[in-house]
Amino acid sequence: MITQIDHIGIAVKDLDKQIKIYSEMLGITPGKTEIIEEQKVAVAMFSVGEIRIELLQATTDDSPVAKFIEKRGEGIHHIAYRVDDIDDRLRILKEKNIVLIDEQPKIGAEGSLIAFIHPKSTAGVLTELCQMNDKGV
Ligand code: CMX
Repeated sequence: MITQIDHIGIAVKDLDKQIKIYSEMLGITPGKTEIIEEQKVAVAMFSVGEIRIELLQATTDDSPVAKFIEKRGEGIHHIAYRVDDIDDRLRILKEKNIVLIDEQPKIGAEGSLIAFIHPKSTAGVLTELCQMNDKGV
């Protein structure tokens, strides 16, 4: 079951610069910047009510975020939905022939389990499923 929107990912060129701008704009400070090796990104999360804003900077030239910025410039990169059972949700989507980028979950920010759905299946919007870790983060 999808329980809520977990976060909205925004691709940025300069994470430190945007952390300052978003901190001032939102009047809150983000959690600690985290590097997610497997996804080739550095991320900073701002909690805005129940939803989070995730600023994403590429850590390598071949990062999906580097490619996205090269093609489209900075901007909204993906929407992530929180699920209670990511394996079950992936199985259902596969049965319905939705194009999955990840058939198996990977490790995302704060130890969450994540999997991406291809934007060509979801009206041009890169979509992430996200299951919180055992600590509820
Ligand atoms: N949102 C919408 N469309 C996107 C997109 C995005 N974020 N990234 C790429 N696309 C589009 C491209 O514009 C292209 O469209 P056209 O065919 O109309 O030109 C199409 O998808 C395919 O693009 P591509 O350049 O051929 O393929 P890429 O090698 O760029 O791969 C994608 C695209 C989505 C498969 C790849 O970015 C991916 O696997 N993403 C999932 C992982 C990820 O994004 N990780 C970073 C975030 C990690 C995190 O938040 O933890």
